Amino acid sequence: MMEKTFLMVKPDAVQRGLIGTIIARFESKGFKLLAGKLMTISDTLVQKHYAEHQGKPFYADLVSFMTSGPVFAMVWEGEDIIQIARLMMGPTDPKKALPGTIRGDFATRMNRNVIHGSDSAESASREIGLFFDNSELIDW
Ligand code: RTP
Ligand code: MG
Repeated sequence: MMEKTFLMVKPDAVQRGLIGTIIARFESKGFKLLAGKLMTISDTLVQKHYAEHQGKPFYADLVSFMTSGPVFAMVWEGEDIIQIARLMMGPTDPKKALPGTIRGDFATRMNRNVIHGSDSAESASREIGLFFDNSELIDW
C-alpha cells in the first residue's frame, strides 16, 4: 500500500553530520522524499509530537533533548513505508538494534537514538500535520 510517513533526524545526529547518510538510506531503498526542512523546534511542538509519552519518567529529558539543537524533519512516500522505515531504523533501544539498522549502526543510547519514525498510519498523518503545511509536500 502506498503510504506517507514522518521521519526526523534528531539533534544528536544533526550535530554529528548524519543528515545526508540517513537520507541516503531511504533514497537507496527506493522511497521518495516529499518534503524536508532543518528546524529548531519549540517545547510546545515536541510536547504535541510526543504527547503519548507525557508523564513517563524519560519525558522531561526527551523534551529537553529534542529542543537542544536543530532537527531535520521529513515526509517520505513509498509502499508500506511506515513499517519498512521502522525496520530500517531498528528498535528504540540501540542495544537491541542490529548492525545494518540506522540505530544499530549509529547509536548506543536510548535517549540519543538518532532518528524518529511514525509508528502507524494515524501517527504519520498526525505528525506530518504538526510539522508541515500541505503546500510544503511536493507532488512529483
Ligand atoms: P521515536 O518515537 O522517537 O521514533 O522512538 P520509538 O517509537 O522507537 O520509541 P517511543 O516509545 O515512541 O519513545 C520515544 C523516544 O523516547 C525515548 N525513550 N526513552 N525508557 C526510556 O528511557 C525511554 N523510552 C523511550 C527514546 O529516545 C525514544 O526514541
Ligand atoms: Mg515513537
